[in-house]
Amino acid sequence: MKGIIFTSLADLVERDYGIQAWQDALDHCTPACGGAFTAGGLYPDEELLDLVSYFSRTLDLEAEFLLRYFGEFLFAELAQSHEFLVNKYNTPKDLLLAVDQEIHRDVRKLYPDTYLPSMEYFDSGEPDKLTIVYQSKRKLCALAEGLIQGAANYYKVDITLLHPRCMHRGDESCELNLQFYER
Ligand code: MNH
Ligand code: ZN
Repeated sequence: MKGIIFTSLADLVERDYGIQAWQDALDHCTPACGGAFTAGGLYPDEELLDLVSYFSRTLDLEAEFLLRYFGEFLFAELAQSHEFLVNKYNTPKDLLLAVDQEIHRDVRKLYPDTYLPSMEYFDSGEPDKLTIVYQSKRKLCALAEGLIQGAANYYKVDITLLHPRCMHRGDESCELNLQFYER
């Protein structure tokens, strides 16, 4: 998992719970790098999942809730550090439709060693609806939900999101049905 994901998690924990909370998590999870994650580095997926499980236990919050909350924050950080990747889209729907074939394609050019999810789209043509089919060996669909919410926040648009099919319930992939509402 790219280091930018870990450095963003550190930013969120330090913002909401203070730097000692992040240090306590590192002391408990003991990542191989000792916590010296660099944005461009590559680290075992398990180390992210260990940190999420640690916070789930210590904060008594479901891991899915934490991943969703982190995804929302992560999008804002990714959009800020990769403004050039997002500034050509005017709506959350346009941006989300571009993630797989444009944004993540450019991410692969920037960071050739990344493993990115696959996303397919089903667009009924109704401007306020979009279905995304997410698939990844990491099964981070809760993070995807948060990133989608973060994209909606970025454009100040409200969304509803249904998740009728899910890899965590035995399905091949996750189906995310989105509806967008102008504020
Ligand atoms: Mn995206 C992982 C970049 C927007 C879904 N994304 C990653 C990683 C990078 C990244 C880097 C880490 C890859 C790795 O660890 O190997 N993503 C971006 C950038 C933007 C972005 C620069 C926009 C700016 N990503 C989005 C949006 C979604 C999304 C919007 C919404 C579905 N990305 C993901 C998911 C992962 C991910 C989910 C976690 C990896 C996985 O699921 O396998
Ligand atoms: Zn799912």
